[in-house]
Amino acid sequence: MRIAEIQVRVFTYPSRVVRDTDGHTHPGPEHAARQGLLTLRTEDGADGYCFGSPEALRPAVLDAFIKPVLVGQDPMDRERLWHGMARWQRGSGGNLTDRTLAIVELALWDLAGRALGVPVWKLLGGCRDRVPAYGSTMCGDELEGGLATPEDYARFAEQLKTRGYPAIKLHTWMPPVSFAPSVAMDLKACAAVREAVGPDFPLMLDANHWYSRTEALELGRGIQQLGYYWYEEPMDEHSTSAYRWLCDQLEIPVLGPEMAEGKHHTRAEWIRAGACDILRAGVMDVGGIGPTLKAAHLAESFYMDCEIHGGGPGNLAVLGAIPNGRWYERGLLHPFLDHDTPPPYLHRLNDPMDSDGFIPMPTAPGLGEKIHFEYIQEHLTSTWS
Ligand code: LLH
Ligand code: MG
Repeated sequence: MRIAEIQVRVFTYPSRVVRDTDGHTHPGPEHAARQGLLTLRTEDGADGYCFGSPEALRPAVLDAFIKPVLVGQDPMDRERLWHGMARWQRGSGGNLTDRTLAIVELALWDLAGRALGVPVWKLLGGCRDRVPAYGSTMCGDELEGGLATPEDYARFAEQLKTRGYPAIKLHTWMPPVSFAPSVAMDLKACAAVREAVGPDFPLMLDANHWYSRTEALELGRGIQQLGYYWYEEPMDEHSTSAYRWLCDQLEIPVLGPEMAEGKHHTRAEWIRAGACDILRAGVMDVGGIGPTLKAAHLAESFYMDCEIHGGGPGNLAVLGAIPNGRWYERGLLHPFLDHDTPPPYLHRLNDPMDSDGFIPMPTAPGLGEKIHFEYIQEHLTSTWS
């Protein structure tokens, strides 16, 4: 089996999600959003797919760094191909990102699963056929009836609990929200949500990512008193020492790193430094399923959990193959948005959740996505290969 063709299709679909000036997502007016679909095809017609941003899959990146490594090669040699692509990163002038690496690597896993007739989570070493989800809110906003006040968060948390979520994570207010960042407001929202869901319900906080050490400590002590389960990314993650300082002073588990570059290598350094109590990795942050699995196995060696960042079929597959990731991150959720209807380019949700709050592992081969190819064809704006 040899890879013969690498193709990207770009299409539009209606979306009500917009980004603010700091890149956080919020509800907004309906508009045509762009999405890319990468296809890897072998000379005997086996296919692997992964959705990704058209920018991450632009022709110059594929031509310079991906095609020279993949074309003519056996797609089952994922580890060798991943290292071949990853080595290009240093000399790529920043053009070959971990995100691109991840999208290509996920398509390789999808191809292998489809060709063998096996779901990827089984291929990785099946561990469980369902995983509980936590409801992960969008960042706070200033929309009336949205996530603008502590009471809004409390009301939404009640709705999420009724929907069946067995745990909830708050993203609170971050710039450019006019009153953010504010430790006092974050604590009010956390207290209101605790009051709404009761004392035993698992809650987590992912607050402003640029607090100072002292602000992060004050907020951590506050949510520790409120019985929160983990504390995530209150500071920029480039200072491992600052996280160690925080960890040393808090009893609540500190979780990280989520965004720090450096793949599984950085995760190893955080464990060694004592900068986290629970490890963090996600397929789109560390360059794919392979490095995420390495991080999770590394955490297991130290009797640590590794909580997986973000949803989607790649992260779900990893959770199906490890014992030490407690929850699937389902979201980002907002009272104005519906997360239980698939986007029009999929025939079914990738992460349907039952009334007990579990996401079943897919049974279809590969990553298990039911791609609506006709929709994509009808809404195509460009194609390159
Ligand atoms: O800043 C944001 O918009 C969120 O924190 C986002 O990055 C989200 O993916 C996250 O951190 N989840 O855990
Ligand atoms: Mg996070």
